[in-house]
Amino acid sequence: MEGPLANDRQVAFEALYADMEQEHLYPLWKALGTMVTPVPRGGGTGVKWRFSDIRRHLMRAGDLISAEEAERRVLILENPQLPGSRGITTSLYAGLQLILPGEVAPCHRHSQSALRFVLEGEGAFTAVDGEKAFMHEFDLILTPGWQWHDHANPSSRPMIWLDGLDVQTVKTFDASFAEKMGEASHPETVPTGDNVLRYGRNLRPMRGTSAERRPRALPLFYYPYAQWRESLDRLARSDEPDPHFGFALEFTNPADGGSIMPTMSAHVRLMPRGFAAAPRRASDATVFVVVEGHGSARVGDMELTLSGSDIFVVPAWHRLTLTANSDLVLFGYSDRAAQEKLGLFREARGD
Ligand code: GTQ
Repeated sequence: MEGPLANDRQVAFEALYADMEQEHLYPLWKALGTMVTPVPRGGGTGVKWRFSDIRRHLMRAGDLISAEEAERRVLILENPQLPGSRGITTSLYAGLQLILPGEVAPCHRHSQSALRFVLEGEGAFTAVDGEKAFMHEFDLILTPGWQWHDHANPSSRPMIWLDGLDVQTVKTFDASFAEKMGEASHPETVPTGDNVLRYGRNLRPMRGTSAERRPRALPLFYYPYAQWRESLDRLARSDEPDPHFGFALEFTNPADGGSIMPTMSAHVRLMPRGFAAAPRRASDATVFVVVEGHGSARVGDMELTLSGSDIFVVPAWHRLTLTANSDLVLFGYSDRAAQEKLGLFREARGD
């Protein structure tokens, strides 16, 4: 339209919008394109953090604030394309937590589910509902939603791990609940390793007996490095690699064979030296830790070089192409578990 008519129409639109705004109404025709996008668009680009850079800041924080005073002494890895969100993806959180020798991070529980992937140190523990799991490098420890947890470091070295939580997922539903136990540590009510021997060996306590100790839906919380690394290693010696993943194993919940927790999935993969993975993209933005080796990741248009303990994020629907310059071992977690339940998950293999 042209001339005075178009102008009149424009004036009428502006008047309508101004009046509508008073009544909290907004025209969909101005918003639809950004609300219902043809493909995922909200997650920014690939980003990488070097462990040594984060560690430097974490140790400075360690001089200034105790774990007890902070409740959790953590540096949040905030995606620079999601400023203020405190998220590393639109649905997930990542942080690096430090506990110094002798410190305790006091007992609390919350509706958010958490995973811990150990990056440095040995001999600190997370206690889940009063059962300790002692940490070694690259162990995976879970604190599922609403289970009590405290962390402590009786060792003589700093202990650092990656926290992965579904904070932004829970926020979407405005379903956050949290409470403090009121004491630094949960009483030790269960011997160390109990969850693994009852639920982690293709066994479970006979139903209806008093030996059914942990929450039925989420009984296992300790997945030691020594076990998953051996599985990957032997797989790599006996199998052909998947063209997109190399050799990959997902951590599972023995209660139902599904994802480790309702909202988050986690896996490890090994790509042998010289392996060039075929490209793949998926609707679950994924946070990766380089456990061992070096290589490169092409994330959309961005090229990231990878080496030990780097942490990087691949936003939803960005094409990921990994290349291994030496045997490359990665840990990754994402919201795939939640997306599959909601019927949202998609992937595309190849270009
Ligand atoms: O260790 O319980 O990084 O509650 C953020 C929130 C860690 C924890 C985080 C938490 C924790």
